[in-house]
Amino acid sequence: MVCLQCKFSLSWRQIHPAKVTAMTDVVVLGFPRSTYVHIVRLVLAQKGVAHSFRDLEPEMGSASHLALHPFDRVPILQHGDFTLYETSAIATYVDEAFEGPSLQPKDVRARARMNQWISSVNSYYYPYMIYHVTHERLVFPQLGIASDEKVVAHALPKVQRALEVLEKALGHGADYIVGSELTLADFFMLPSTYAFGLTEEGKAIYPKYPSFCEWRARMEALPTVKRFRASLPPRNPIEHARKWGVSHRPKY
Ligand SMILES: N[C@@H](CCC(=O)N[C@@H](CS)C(=O)NCC(=O)O)C(=O)O
Repeated sequence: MVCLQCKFSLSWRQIHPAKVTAMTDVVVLGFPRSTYVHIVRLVLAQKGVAHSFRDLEPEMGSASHLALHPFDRVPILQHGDFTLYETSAIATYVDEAFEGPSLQPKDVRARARMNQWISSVNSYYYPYMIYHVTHERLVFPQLGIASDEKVVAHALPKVQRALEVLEKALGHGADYIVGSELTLADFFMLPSTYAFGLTEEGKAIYPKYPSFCEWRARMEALPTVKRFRASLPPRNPIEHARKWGVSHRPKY
């Protein structure tokens, strides 16, 4: 088969990788409560791409897990014979490989703004909201491990700063983070802010940020998000988190 644009001989799969296997063989691997797994599953849902979920909880850190993700994390996406890790790579792959509404602005500056938000979630929102506070307040106590107050105290000013920044940005008055269109930035922001909102600290400080609360309500009202929440199992303890105390729990 010859590609009409580049004139090279290519297999049908090389020319139209998604078209061959779309809707039939997309698998997300991870543990059910993972914030980053939720980003990927929400993006897939918004794109209308059916997928199955493989619960890696019993295998976390094992040779079979490390063969899929050499850095011992989740999520991992499998699409046919293609395996990919790192949420930013997965989210843009899903957006570009499948049909459905684009979640990346065409305008170069709006796309840069979206990427600025994605990077900010990875660097400033997830680490303090989830890795520090949510783990200490929800994940460890569910396993009978006491919260470390120093970790929470270190993170809270950073969480407040992050929320101030988001509140100011949402002052543009449009529905979504980058503007009037839903983008990947909204789906990156939602899971971290959702889980932090389950902590006492989140419940106490969220009302100080009204535009952010309106954005959350708008996101939770999306049919995709409602269906996704309804499909999730109960928030059972994350068993493999017992070993975080010796591997990568923050310490101050
Ligand atoms: N840079 C990674 C981060 C993924 C990440 O931190 N995932 C967490 C769950 S939300 C994880 O795998 N934790 C497992 C562990 O720490 O043992 C990405 O973007 O996918």
